[in-house]
Amino acid sequence: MATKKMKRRPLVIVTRKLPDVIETRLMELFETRLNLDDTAMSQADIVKAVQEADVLVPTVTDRIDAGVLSQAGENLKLIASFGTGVDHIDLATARSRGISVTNTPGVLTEDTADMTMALILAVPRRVAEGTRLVRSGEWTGWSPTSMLGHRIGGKRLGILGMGRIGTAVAQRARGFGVSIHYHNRRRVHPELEAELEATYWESIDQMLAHMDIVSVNCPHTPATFHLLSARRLKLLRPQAYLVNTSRGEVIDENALARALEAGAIAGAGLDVYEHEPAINPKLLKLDNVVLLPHMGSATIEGRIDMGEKVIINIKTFVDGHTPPDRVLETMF
Ligand code: 8YV
Repeated sequence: MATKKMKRRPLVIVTRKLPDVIETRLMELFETRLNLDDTAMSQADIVKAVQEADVLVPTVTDRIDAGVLSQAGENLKLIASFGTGVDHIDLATARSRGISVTNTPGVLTEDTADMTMALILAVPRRVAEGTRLVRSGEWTGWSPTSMLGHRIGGKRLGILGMGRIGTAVAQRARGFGVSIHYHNRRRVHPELEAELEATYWESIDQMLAHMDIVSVNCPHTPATFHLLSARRLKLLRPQAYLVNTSRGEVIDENALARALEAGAIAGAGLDVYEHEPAINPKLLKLDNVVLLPHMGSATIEGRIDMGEKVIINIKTFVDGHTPPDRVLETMF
């Protein structure tokens, strides 16, 4: 849907600190209000922002819910989110109020897949535990039976969500001699399946029960909330590892913490949490869990690419055209 070209320089409000080059370009192109000290905005600050802005540039840390959107000013026509996931934005309410939403897909695929692979390697090979041991000063030297983990090659990796990131994870994992299995709403193209020598499982339950490593790579939507429920986590084998670089809400985190504590699964690598930035205290106590601070896409190059996408989306929109990364509810 093309929009009318805006006559004046639009007011763009950015909720968090972005890379310098991106902020400078935004200032050159638009009437831009930046958040230089990077303090996360309160809900009241966000409401103030949507009342004034023509364009809001939020991130995953801002909750743009129906309550916020119902107070948006007449001028707010675009939410150009800095990030790929859009689960922090109430898309239905935005649509009903004539507000377009864009995101930044594609540019963080490879970085997030790299971090997923890092966790897939780190947990079975006990990388974080090894670092802790050395730093503790308690390492007494090499021994044939110390710090034994599990081999990666020859294992079965089950990918939940075979979109861009899931596919990039599969391509990397193949280089480590891992066999690829996946569950997705739709089966992927036969050519891609053949290239990855991937096995499609229509049933998540059945796939979970047969995997050595499970990687969560689907977005968080109402349909994927607690997709890995307490019941499904029980299907995992005791030697299985679970990795999540997508969204914490896809896993019932309490149930996962209980399973790890009880030794019902072998370990987990988590970059995202159900109630970020809060972390379940049980997880903090466990040695077989690698915990990262939502840094899957955190590269300087990636952040600049994301910012450039935001700028293209805003510029296209204010020039009266459909922005390239327009998000529609029907995509999820
Ligand atoms: C981003 C992410 O850092 O893009 C996403 O969906 O989860 C992250 O990798 C974050 O969203 C930036 O807003």
